[in-house]
Amino acid sequence: MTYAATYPEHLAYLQRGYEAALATHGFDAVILCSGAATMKSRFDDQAWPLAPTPAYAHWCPLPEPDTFVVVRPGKRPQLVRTIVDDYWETPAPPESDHFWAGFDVIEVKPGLAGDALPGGRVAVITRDQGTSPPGTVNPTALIATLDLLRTKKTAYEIACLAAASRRAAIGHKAVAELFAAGTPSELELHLAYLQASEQDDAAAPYKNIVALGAHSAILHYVAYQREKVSGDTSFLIDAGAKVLGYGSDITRTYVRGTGSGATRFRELLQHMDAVQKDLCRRIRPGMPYEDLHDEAHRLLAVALRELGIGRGSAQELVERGITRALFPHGLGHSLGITVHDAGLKPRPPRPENKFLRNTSVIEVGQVFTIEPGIYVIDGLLGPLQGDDRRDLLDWSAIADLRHFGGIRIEDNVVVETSGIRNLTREAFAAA
Ligand SMILES: [Mn+2]
Repeated sequence: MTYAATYPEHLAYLQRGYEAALATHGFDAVILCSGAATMKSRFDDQAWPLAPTPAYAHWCPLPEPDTFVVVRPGKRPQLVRTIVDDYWETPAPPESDHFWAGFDVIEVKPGLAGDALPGGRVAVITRDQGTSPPGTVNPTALIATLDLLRTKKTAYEIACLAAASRRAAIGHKAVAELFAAGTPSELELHLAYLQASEQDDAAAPYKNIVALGAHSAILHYVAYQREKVSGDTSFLIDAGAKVLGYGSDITRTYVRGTGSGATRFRELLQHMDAVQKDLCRRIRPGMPYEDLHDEAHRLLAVALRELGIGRGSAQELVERGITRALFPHGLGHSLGITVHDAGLKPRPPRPENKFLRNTSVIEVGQVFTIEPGIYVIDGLLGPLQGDDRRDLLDWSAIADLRHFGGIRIEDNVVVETSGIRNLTREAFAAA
């Protein structure tokens, strides 16, 4: 099994990285808390599914509340588990058993975790406010170092992310067929994706974005409608899957129909797919990610001109804000334990790229998304129509496309020495 083969080196990498971080920031030990069960409301007895503290999940794929990883220099890591005597509930078993042998496992009763925890200068990393083991809670500088450590993936993590892409690709293929063959509703597509990718909604890395037609222009659309949609329309699905705490984040867009709007949208979709692949091919270590984001705007502008949607020069379409009204989000973000993982944003982006979440210099071992998009968002296009930029777009083409909403194509890639490994495209090829 891949996980058992690669996990020991992953733990060794973490031990080295943590020992250096503890020395730098002046701590003798660090306690990583999985997190406490969080109640949905004080008037109810239901808890949210546990989303463990990322630093904890980096070491351990056991999503149990009140569990602690204790890291000290020169010692094996401890896994302190709180065992609750409870006949109402039981946590789901872990998906794989490869990790137990990496820890000294200590079982304690509720409230007794403190006795099993280290003394000295202790840092505590927790997602929770309030109660936590004794120590310095969430020291900012240490957290920044630990976030950075997560940006370079080990072979074990890449195996988890590749499996997460494969699981998602099975779901994506199933719903693409459903959309092409019938008239499913958004809710049916959402549920079919979960079933095919064998996930409960609450266990997915994020809420599936499932949008038909104009809804796909709403960037985070999760208001799944029950109405079946017939006739010419588009379908945008942004959905991932989790494996051992690691999530994929994948978007595909499809179109159905032969009318003039559908035909125009299909041409645009083909161009956007070519733009996305072109961006993936350009990735090299040493390149600032923000340059790639800027390149996405140039390539989008060229596509708009070729399709007759944009009317100025490609340079004008970029410099006068046309491409930014059509493609208002960032090209991508770090990926791993959390969907928008921290650590690849050492500085804010330039003001015109304000939603860009990755401003790092690209390095071998980083995993991030490449997700160019184009949308008819009236709130962003309105101002262009109202000023001297109105002649830079063909507004009848925009009117044709409005019914189809938007396009996003998103892959998860690992940076290698001479380019990338595209986890998503290889997963679709295998599915
Ligand atoms: Mn994404």
